[in-house]
Amino acid sequence: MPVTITAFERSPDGGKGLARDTRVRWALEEVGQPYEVRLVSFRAMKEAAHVRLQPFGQIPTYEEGGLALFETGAIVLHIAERHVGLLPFDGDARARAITWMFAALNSVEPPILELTVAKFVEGDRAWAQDRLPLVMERIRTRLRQLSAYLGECEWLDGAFSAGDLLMVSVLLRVKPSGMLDEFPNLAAYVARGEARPAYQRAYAAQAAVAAGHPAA
Ligand code: GTB
Repeated sequence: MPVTITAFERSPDGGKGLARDTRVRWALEEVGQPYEVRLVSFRAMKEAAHVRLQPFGQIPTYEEGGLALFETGAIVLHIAERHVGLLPFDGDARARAITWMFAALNSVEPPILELTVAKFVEGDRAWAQDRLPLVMERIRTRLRQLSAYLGECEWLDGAFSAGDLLMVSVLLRVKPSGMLDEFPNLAAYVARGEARPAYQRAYAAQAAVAAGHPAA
């Protein structure tokens, strides 16, 4: 069944791979599922046709036959459940990998998103400079905890899983701040994720959109 996802026609990051379609592209590449991409403008994203797919007027979305999904975590879980390669077969290990998917999105990403808001949305407020160190400390706390858990392991729980895919994706958003380098094992973990051929293909595909020559 052909798969179509949506992505920014013009990503605000100029192709650095930080928009969430990269996570979906990466999951599809890991399992070897070909996909098409429908690029949407900021205006089209808020129009009825797209809002029917994504009630909040955002990307990414995922369509496969009669099935339409939104929420990146749900999309990655769907891909991981339908294909081999992103979740272990053993029931307990599978449950733990799914736990790490939730941990990435619910425990680690929120303070990282707060930093984006503090810098780019609230940056001109009188209190912004006071708030920034607090937000950064909350990120450091999570990075410290995650670093302690990961230790010298290659991935979070045995083999690479959808949990690692989402955790690496979330950590990539903090990389430009330099905070990741305070935790060498996390920096190495993210580098391992980025080095995966599937990630490289996903990154190249979204970068090609920004460069004006998407493959499909
Ligand atoms: N919870 C939803 C999900 O996980 O799918 C959140 C989806 C979401 O935030 N989508 C963003 C969007 O459509 C794009 S990814 N925004 C447009 C809007 O809300 O009008 C978030 C994102 C955007 C830009 C950058 N960047 O430029 O670096 C990084 C991440």
